[in-house]
Amino acid sequence: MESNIPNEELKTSKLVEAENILEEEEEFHHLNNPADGIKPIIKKYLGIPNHADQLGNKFYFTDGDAKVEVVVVTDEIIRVRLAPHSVFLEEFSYAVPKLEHKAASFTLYEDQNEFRVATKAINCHIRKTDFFISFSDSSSHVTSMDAVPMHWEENVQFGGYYVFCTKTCASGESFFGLGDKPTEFNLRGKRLKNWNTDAYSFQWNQDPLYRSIPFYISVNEGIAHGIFFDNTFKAQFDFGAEDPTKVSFWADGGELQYYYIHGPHMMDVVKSYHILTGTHPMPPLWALGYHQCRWSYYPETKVRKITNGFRENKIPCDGIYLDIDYMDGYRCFTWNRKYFPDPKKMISELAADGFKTVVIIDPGIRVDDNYEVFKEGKEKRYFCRRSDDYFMEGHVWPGRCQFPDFTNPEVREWWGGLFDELVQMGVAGVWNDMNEPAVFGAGTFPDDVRHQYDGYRGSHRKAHNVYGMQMVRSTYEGLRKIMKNKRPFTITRAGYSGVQRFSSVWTGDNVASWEHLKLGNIQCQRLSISGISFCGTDIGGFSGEPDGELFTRWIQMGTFSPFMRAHSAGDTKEREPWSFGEPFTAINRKFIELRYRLIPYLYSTFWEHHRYGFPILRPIVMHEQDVVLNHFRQDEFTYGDKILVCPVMEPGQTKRNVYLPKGKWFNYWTLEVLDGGQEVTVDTPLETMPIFVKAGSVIPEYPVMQYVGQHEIEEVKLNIYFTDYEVNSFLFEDYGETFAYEQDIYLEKKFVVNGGSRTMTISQSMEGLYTPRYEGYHVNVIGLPFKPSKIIADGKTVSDFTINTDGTLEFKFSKNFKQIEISK
Ligand code: MIG
Repeated sequence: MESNIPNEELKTSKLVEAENILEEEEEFHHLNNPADGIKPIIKKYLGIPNHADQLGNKFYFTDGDAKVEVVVVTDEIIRVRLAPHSVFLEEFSYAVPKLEHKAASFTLYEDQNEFRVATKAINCHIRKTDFFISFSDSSSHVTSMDAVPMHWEENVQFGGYYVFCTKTCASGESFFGLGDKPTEFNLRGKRLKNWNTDAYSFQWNQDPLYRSIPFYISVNEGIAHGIFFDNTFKAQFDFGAEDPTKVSFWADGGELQYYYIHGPHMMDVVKSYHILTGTHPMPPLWALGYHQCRWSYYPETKVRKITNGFRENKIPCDGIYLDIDYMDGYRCFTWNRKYFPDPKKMISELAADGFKTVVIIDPGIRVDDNYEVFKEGKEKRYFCRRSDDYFMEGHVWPGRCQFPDFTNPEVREWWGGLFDELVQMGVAGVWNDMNEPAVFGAGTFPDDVRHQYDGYRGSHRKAHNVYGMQMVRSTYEGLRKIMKNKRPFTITRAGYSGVQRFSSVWTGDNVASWEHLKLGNIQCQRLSISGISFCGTDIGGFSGEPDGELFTRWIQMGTFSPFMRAHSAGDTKEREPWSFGEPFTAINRKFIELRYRLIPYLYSTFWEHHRYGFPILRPIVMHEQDVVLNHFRQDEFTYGDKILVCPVMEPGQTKRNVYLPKGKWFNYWTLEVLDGGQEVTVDTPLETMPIFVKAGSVIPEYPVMQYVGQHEIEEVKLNIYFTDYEVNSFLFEDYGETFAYEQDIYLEKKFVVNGGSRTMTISQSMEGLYTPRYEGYHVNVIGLPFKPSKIIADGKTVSDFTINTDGTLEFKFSKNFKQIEISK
């Protein structure tokens, strides 16, 4: 096309010149307009580094005025901090409770071009000519590099600085992470903001939403690294949106402080991010079941009608929720006695029927001198105040409210103690809502509200994004104390990096639409690689009306959300799994039963998350990041590392394409074996959804129960999928409701499966101090390429076995077997 233009050369150079000017202007655009606040007056860039110092694992570089600190955290993690006039803030982070110093060796090198801090795995380069900071791996491959030196602008109104970091962005670079952003999975080309926001009926591309997770993963030329910008202020990320050659992040205050986290695999980055910010504690086993919620189920008779509905319809369910209407005038920690005359009795009856009661608690406390919680909070000066000492007041559900300062440890302790009565009544879990914090009309608190911030004082500008996290922390820690050795269940709407140490999360007020089903799929995958594995959407959509098909497709996807809860707004039609009649009820039941059968698998995957830092949901790009096409696949994911799921997200869809990563996969429904590394077409009648199991997997199954622990488990089923290359699987078992696992009371079983044209072997080894109460396994071998005639288990012949018409082989054996050999 361009070759038709005369004077091509001249034009081109002019164009380039014009583009350069434009680029420069654009670059200044965000630098000059960093914030919604007052225009800053002073802008400064790092000068020329003239000096380097070492203090243990900390290295300091200065241009004579500003100072940069480089901390070696582990062999793969280096932290960078900037102090404009050489004075660093005291070390404190809600996200990183304790900074590990785990690197074995590190060295500072200097030559005429640069300073270089080297660990075993990575290098941090500080260029002498301009203070550009870059990172490279042990084979000198540069993975991240400044495009301009770190810079800042003075904030005359609040003090401190607006801080900026701009790095180069390669043409094929992709970006992932940032928590719950409702947009395409690959963030390339987007600019996004972190500022916790109540976003009722949010839309595709709406930003920001409820949570702030300033962590992203870059994949370029098949190599991944992560950046965790641990800054709680309003922050922005630009992934080549303004300028395709640059990626920037900046904040309205705080320190320019970020962690460079090396891969080379995305999985390595996520695991390291978990080392910094922590993982979810093990949930009570029941919390992995199905939860039913609505705004609101009341009075008591209605609650009973719903729970009875589950038992009558034989649809398993463990959690029943009470939304704001259970309270007396929306006053936290009170009950509306007209609707719930004897909550303790109701909760214990529900418990006898296998239901755990979860209640909502919001942060707004009604200004009312006859209300104990308000009186005490007022007396003890626990509520947030404005800069001139007036109380922070705002309207929420209870009317005029004040708000506890959850960044004050004393307030957290007090608040945590308020759950005592609810726990004595039998409440098993707490749901924290509106903790962005949300305020009617104003949206949230004004900037000048002061927070104690664990002794590191700050305005709401600094505390806003952590307020919700500190609220649910207070809730979780309080419950943990009161419930002693029992695991509490908590769920929160707002959060900041590290919130996973205290709570599960749901994606907020979504909409009953096919678009939101797609969005929810992406959001859960994104949350999972951003530290928050225990997540789910409002199944069915919070606002609006799903039809039976949409609801069923959502239940199907939700079966594979680590947290599975249906929820709906109060002005919508009934929304229980049986509300849409047949064939929907039967399909919903089938999938919720599948959820329950897979509980030991999910629980083991949860352990892998908790203990080893693996995310529960793993997007395709995480399996094969070197294939660029995979950077744009956002429909299918694996649940743990053995089960691949692809939700059906279009109405009336009868088939769809699914990409299978390399290796061999079994179609869960038909048992057909397929080669990975390709897209396959799968039938998608309403009764099924594409599910594939990796060859060689051992998938443990519990018998279907109406709720977790309904009866003693007599045997565990092991579904073993044939493989002709060695594959390992895990099974984690423990009491399921205590913290004994922290004292190493658990059992970790490892299965190794391998096979050939005439034999297949399964071996089991175990570690740990826990003994499950069931005696045996019900072994179900799938996909044997030969007709089995001999089974030898631990030297003994198993003569009692069945070969089913579909070719599967079934037999029973002791749970303690070491080796089973099946042969032709
Ligand atoms: O202003 O408690 O996202 O799940 O049902 C609405 C009522 C407050 C918003 C939550 C939603 C909950 C609702 N809440």
